[in-house]
Amino acid sequence: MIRKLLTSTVVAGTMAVSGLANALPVASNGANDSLGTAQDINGFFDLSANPQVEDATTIPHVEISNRSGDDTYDYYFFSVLADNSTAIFDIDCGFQDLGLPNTGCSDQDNFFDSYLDLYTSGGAFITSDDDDFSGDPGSENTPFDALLRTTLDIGDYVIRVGAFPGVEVPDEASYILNVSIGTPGTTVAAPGVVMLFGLGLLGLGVSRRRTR
Ligand SMILES: [Ca+2]
Ligand SMILES: [Ca+2]
Ligand SMILES: [Ca+2]
Ligand SMILES: [Ca+2]
Repeated sequence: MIRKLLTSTVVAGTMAVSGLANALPVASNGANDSLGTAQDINGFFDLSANPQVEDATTIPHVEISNRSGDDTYDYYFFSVLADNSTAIFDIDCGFQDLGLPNTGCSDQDNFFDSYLDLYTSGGAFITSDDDDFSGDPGSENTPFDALLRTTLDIGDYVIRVGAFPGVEVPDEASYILNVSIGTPGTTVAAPGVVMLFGLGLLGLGVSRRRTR
């Protein structure tokens, strides 16, 4: 686990400068059925435009797709690199009727009532969500797609996709999970610039005092 943590941190550390091209979704790998085998999504975050994702071009995000549930949970592992980071876990295209397609979803019958649980990588429960009534793009026509918003400090975490009321993803259910981690406007190496600017002002103040 220590080696995994170090590798993940290095990979995720580059995410703020990764490409802006449209990213392909990460496919659920079929072996992510437990906390110990959680699928590592670090290294796939970017700022590509995505109509299903709020603040997509300012908060690093990754789109995960499972086209065929198999009566297991889906666990995804990720690292947070800054305290007080915005964290959004947004299920899209989980529950929709034929004829009422949501943004970015194929027109299909799919009645997956998703349920999200967030844990530390050590398995301590943090929070969960079942339904959401905000009508976010990708879930406009249903409240049954889970959407979890929180803030997280530096550390390793796992988000689990299941079905209401906290059971496994049913056979052949499909969903998209958009994970966004970061803080708008501070993800592109801004702290160093701010610090230098602050030191510059400090120096200005010192020199002014000397000239008086
Ligand atoms: Ca969405
Ligand atoms: Ca699974
Ligand atoms: Ca949604
Ligand atoms: Ca739900």
